[in-house]
Amino acid sequence: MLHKQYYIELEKYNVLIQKKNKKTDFYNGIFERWENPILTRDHIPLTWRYDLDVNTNPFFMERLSVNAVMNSGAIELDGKFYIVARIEGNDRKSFFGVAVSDNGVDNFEFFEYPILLEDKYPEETNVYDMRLTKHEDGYIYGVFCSESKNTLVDDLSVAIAAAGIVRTKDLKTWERLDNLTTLNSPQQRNVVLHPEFIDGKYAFYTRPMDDFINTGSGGGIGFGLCDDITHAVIDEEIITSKRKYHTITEAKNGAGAVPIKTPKGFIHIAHGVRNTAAGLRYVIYAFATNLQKPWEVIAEPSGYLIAPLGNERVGDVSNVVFTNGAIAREDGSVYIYYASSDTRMHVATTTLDKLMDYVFSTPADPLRSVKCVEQRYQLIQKNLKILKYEAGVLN
Ligand code: M1P
Repeated sequence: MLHKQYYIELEKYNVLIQKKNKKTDFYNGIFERWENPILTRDHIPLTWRYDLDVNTNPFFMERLSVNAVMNSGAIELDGKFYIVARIEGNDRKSFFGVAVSDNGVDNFEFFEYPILLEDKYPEETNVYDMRLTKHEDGYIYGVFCSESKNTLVDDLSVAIAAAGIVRTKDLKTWERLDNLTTLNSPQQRNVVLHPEFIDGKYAFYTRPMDDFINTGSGGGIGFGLCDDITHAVIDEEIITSKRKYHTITEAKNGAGAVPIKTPKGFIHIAHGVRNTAAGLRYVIYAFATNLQKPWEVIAEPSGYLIAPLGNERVGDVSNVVFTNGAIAREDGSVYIYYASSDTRMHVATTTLDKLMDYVFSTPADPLRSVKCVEQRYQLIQKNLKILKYEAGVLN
């Protein structure tokens, strides 16, 4: 016999995963927000958290609690929406779990087990933020942060971040490959594999960093090529989207979702970080790169695409939105998956046409207040003319 609380908790879980989502009335013409987070710690199956044996768990306590479900890779397979979520236990160690939904906005349900990675690096302590790339070589690759303690420094909070790589064909069996080596950058986080070969080579977006938290001399999102994905080595990184003074990327930026191919260029959805008296402020921004030279930025709208709003502002690490997964479907719809405040997962929906219009027609940041006001003046002048014309005051 099971504990009576099990049935109560199971009923709550079933209600949650069957709950329908709906769009909010938020409007900016660019994307839609949805009322409910798509994944929270309460979406984690009871079998992952409780010991159901009444003899060893007479009070029906959570034995392995989950703190947060956040930064998730995303991919469409056979018409279904798959998320590889970062799940953080109360022990602060993260791991990955696959959840699937028919419509991409609600009813996400986790597979029976989380992903058990091959234990290839004994010093690896934490793993997180997997990006999923459907590569033209036929594999689905997952690139994630593999974190270890920096044993050269006498400080328990100093770690080393590297990019781990796995591959699969079905999201069930995962083959672990060597971690990425970047010869000129001591640390890496937010690494994304480009979906196509470039000059016959595998191409990665990187984030050169001098240490675990600070990018230091790292100038922004990097780009590099490697010959062999099973022992990936990048000997040269060039900078694509640069960090810039007094912008949303001043402190750091990092690649997010796998670039979306459009007729005008690859659209990248990334994150930017700016420091404030209240701490780091993470937002999501977009830019486009050249189809033939995907490292060359050809459009970068001013400011952020998504910033935390309302309840999204508060969580384990407040004032953060972060993306590492988006799905662009053949019907032109686009699903941007993002986490708020390192706590729960949301979806924002748009279309490829709108995203292209946003990226290619939104003015770039002129980088100085006076120029920003000039930009706004031109817009107001144009609009006042239109309004007068509409009112019949102007011909
Ligand atoms: O806490 C916010 C984010 O911080 C890191 O991002 P970045 O490497 O750009 O600083 C990541 O650890 C990410 O997981 C986290 O959401």
